[in-house]
Amino acid sequence: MKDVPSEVLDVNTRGNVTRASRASADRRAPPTSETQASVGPPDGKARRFDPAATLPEAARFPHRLTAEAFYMAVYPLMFLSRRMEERMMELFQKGYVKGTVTIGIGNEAVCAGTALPLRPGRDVVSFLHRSLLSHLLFGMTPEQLFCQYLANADSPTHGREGNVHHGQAATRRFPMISHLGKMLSLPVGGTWSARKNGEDVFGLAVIGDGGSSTGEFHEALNLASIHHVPVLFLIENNEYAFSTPVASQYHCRRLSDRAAGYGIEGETIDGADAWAVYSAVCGALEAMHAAPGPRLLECMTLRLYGHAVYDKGDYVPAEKMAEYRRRDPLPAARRKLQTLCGLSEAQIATIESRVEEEIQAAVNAALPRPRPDPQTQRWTPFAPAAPPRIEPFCAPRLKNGEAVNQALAYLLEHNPRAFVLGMDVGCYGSAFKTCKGLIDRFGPERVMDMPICESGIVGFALGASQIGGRPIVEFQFADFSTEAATQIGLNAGTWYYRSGSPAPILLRLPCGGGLTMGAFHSGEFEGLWSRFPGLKLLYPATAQETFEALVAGLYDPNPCLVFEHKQLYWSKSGPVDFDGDLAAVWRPRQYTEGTDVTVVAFGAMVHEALAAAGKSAYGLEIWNPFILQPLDLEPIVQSVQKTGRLLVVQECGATQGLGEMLISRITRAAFTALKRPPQLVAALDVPVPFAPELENHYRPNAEKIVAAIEEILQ
Ligand SMILES: Cc1ncc(C[n+]2csc(CCOP(=O)(O)OP(=O)(O)O)c2C)c(N)n1
Ligand SMILES: [Mg+2]
Repeated sequence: MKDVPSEVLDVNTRGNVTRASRASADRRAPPTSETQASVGPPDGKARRFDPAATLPEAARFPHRLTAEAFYMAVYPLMFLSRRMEERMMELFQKGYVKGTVTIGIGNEAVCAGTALPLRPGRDVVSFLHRSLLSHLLFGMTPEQLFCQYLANADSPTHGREGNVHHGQAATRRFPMISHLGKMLSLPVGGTWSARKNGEDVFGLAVIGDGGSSTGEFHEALNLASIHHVPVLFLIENNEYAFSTPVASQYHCRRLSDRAAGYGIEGETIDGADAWAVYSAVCGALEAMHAAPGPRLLECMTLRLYGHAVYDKGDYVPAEKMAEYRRRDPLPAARRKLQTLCGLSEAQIATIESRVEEEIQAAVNAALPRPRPDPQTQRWTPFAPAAPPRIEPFCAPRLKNGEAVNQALAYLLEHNPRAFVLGMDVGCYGSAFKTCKGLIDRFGPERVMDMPICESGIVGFALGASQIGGRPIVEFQFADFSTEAATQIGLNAGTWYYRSGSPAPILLRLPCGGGLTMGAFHSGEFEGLWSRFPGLKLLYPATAQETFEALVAGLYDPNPCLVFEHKQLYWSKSGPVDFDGDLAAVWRPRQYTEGTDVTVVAFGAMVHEALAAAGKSAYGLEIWNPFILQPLDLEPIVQSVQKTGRLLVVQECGATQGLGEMLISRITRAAFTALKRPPQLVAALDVPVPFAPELENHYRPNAEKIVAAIEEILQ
């Protein structure tokens, strides 16, 4: 037998973890929430095999293993991954594992070569659905993985997610969502944020040949390239996306050829050769260390099964499958143990049987774990907020748009990790000038002009928020937030629920009509975004509320969307007197007192309601819920109990907004007090029309509100 590091042999041939110092990243992670706490038996006695802890320090960047040491280190892990996935499939067939199992069998060399040199807990990664081994190399234990697939109470997501949808944001292993491509921009933002903090780290973003067709693939690579973020974009090209062969996926010769389009280096290698992958990844890391910027590495890998456990993969031609079997990376690595490392068959068999024992122990430990108990679940998508008391702010009179500008300046001044990003927010000061002068005061690193890629921007912001950044994203118009529907609604919105880590990002949406801008520049979208759990929505109407909404949104640990009505930017002004009590911001606002009708409105409609109050003979009590999600309607319900009448006013069409929902909820709570059926004043149910005559007819206004009040009080 050749001379190999004794610690490797100790671990791999006897199956014992001999170096406690190399604890896994997961266990080193600060337990920031219940989800972050590592999975462990209540009595602490059950065995916890920690494969990452078996790895020699010399495997990780900036070191490089010799080929012998590399194979000694990774073969047992490749074998572990292979056998674990076979057990997963078995558990699926027996009904223990729900959902599905996407199988990484055939892809182990890519995972081994890629995840090995990176540094768990330090480098920022997002793995894919064939990355089981990468998770093991980043500190997950087999037991945790089995728990995740079994979706039991002790799984990393506590059964809130299943199968491949897991990770640990606190240790920078971002939890994936299904939507292919959407994870790619997160390591870009995360790595950028860590490096802004002075950390010398890399990012890894993994995608398949199919996923490389998504728009976010382009957005993420472009963003990383523009901002010189050292993220390794790794394409696992297994020649199929489910059943779709690459010929139907792209028309270039190699996917790595696309690198030229981003002004970066790209390379295609044999992904079945673990050593080739490791060497290429080490080389890429060294190059990115010397000259920060992204790189594209395409690994020609293979899929030895169908897309997932239910798919026979019979669309793969028999000759191709035979070729895949010949290229199978596991037997190839096993042969290296003999030819390169000089291990005997008996020694390899000993390693393998130890691994089998560990798998059996992990299955035995995971299977009897309790099922999630609905009674003890955390049934909220929101991270708990503890709003601090912050420095007060006062201004005698500000226009609403100026209040935005002052709030942003305040936030940038008081939060060194806060930064503004969006289109034309820099020198131009943003489309509505709400960012005017910020770049001069805080510099281009904190007031960042971004390319036109709303989805990538939100993904970037979400990634940055996980590594200390406090992003403030400006959409040029609220209408363009639909470009980022998945990132906002499904990634950021579900982040805390899935991962247990907060997702503090502030999104600013200049919205609303009245400016003759038509259907693509006049929408509000509070109705749309209220349909996604986990998002907080704030809709101010006055300068004071505008300042408070932005400040409260930044200090909240959840994704917060602030709707800024564009028409009010210049047309409304008022004093701002913020006493620093953030907790007090999160409440509905009352503008007038009256005993005849309770009027509920938000944004520009508050001012229409106030104008209506001046024209109406009746006493209107005007309220703005202000926080449109999560709703606190109690004070408004009390008002309706007093007036016995309810009118809700919304700027958008009846089917698009929150009005019907507000009426439903308030009615249910104040049913017996109601003297008349509640009414809704809404726009017509069409896209916002362009010509002023049409838009005026379409939009609610004071006259329509007065008429509705007359009707209610008849
Ligand atoms: C945006 C999006 N559309 C559709 C799907 C459904 N889907 C899941 S995996 C998959 C194929 C992915 O192929 P590829 O990116 O090549 O990765 P592979 O499965 O081959 O590893 C599809 C279409 C998805 N997850 N995301
Ligand atoms: Mg594929």
